[in-house]
Amino acid sequence: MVDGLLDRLGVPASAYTHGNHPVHTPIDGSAIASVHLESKAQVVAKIDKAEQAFQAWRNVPAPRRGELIRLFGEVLRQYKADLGELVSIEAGKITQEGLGEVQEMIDICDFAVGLSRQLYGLTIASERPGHHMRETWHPLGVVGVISAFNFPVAVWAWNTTLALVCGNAVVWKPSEKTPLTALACQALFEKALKAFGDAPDGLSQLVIGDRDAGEALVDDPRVPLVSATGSTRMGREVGPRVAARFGRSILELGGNNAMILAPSADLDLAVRGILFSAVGTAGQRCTTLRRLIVHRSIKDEVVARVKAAYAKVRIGDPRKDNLVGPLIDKPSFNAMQDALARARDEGGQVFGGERQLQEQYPNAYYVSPAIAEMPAQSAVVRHETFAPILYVLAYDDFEEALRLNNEVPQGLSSCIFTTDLREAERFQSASGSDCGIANVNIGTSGAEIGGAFGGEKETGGGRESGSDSWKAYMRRQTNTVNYSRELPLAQGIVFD
Ligand code: UN1
Repeated sequence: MVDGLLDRLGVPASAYTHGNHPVHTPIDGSAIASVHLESKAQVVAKIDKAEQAFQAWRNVPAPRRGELIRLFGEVLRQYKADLGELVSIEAGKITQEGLGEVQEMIDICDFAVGLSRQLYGLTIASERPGHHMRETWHPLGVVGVISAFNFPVAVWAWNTTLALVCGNAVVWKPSEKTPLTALACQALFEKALKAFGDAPDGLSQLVIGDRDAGEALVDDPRVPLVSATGSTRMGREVGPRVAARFGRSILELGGNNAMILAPSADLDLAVRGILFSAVGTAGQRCTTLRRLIVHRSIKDEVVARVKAAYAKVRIGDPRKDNLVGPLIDKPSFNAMQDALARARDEGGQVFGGERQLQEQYPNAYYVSPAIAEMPAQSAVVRHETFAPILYVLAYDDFEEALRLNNEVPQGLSSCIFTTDLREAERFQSASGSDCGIANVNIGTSGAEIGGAFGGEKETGGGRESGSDSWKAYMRRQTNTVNYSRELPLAQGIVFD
């Protein structure tokens, strides 16, 4: 299924045949390749190499570093269709979303190229005569990137393009579920390196491995920054371990994203927003809409309209004309069924959520998206289940809606549909949504790369992608220069 594609993308067959770790496509559950899992020692060797590459790369002028990313963006444009298709095959995304993910990579390349001429610091007024102060930003070193199956290529690109433009080297450990897209990214990046000419060897490396490989990155003191995307459970381990050696981390963990749907809202827009955010990527985005907090006066109407839309959603092979592809694997399907059973136990009324196409694909897990009308924000609603389940809660007054929005452990994305300016502004105010992303009349998912991406509380607090997220990939240095013939001390101290 993938040989021709991987060949076109420049991945040698030796990288994905005769390995010790099978790779399955969620489309039909079949094994499509096998890769070699690397040992801890191999990861350490790659960190050594990256460290050496960093020594040279940090001295290359940033706009020249940007040129490498410009070339990478060109390569991605050229291979967008192939890489998008590989994302569909390996992660199960529908074609539109596979292509969208590659577009997100191209967008962050463009952003990073511009950034390569804008790594600005401040100049600061000194209290001492004949002195000036400034802030400079320097590269950090080797950046470790750990990414998840659901955005197998874009999240790496967010991190790597910024890290490289900032003068760092990168070692990437993708999810064991999606090594082929990672091999393809590496092959494409190597095309850009070749066109660039003189980048140091080992500047951006890939590690195909399991938990051991991740641990090697997390524990190595030569990796000053670890950017990790995945479950809150994973982040709970990674964060403290990196902190214990005084490393930094960017954590991008679970979300439990809500929409407040107010009585003044444009319901046509809202229903479309719900559909894309709740059902897109088969509910496997960290930004997926998981909770609908709807005003009681419109709840029945909205639920009826969403159910009608859900009933029409085409489910099946993500490369065909469908809107919902498969779940990534069986554990994911089981977790969804467990959550639906718990929702019923907690007093919920469940619609949908059944397995689909089982006869055609006995080893793949297609489901109809589920809606669970809940009497309260009970335990199952507060937990992130990485599947298309939309919990519906009714509210009577706006304060209650805000409280429900915030009363979960996670804090990634949120949105409100309203035409009431007061509600919209309040939602985005200091006493409104407590999430890293708070949208008005737009769903919770599908953020552009230009903004900082990430969230609060159990989401981990990290910010990646746009705005000034680049600062996390650099170290700040405060410089004071004395151009006078005196040596005055700060705070007026006399020390004669
Ligand atoms: C993720 O699910 O890990 O905002 C990232 C979005 C995408 C990124 C999601 N741009 O839905």
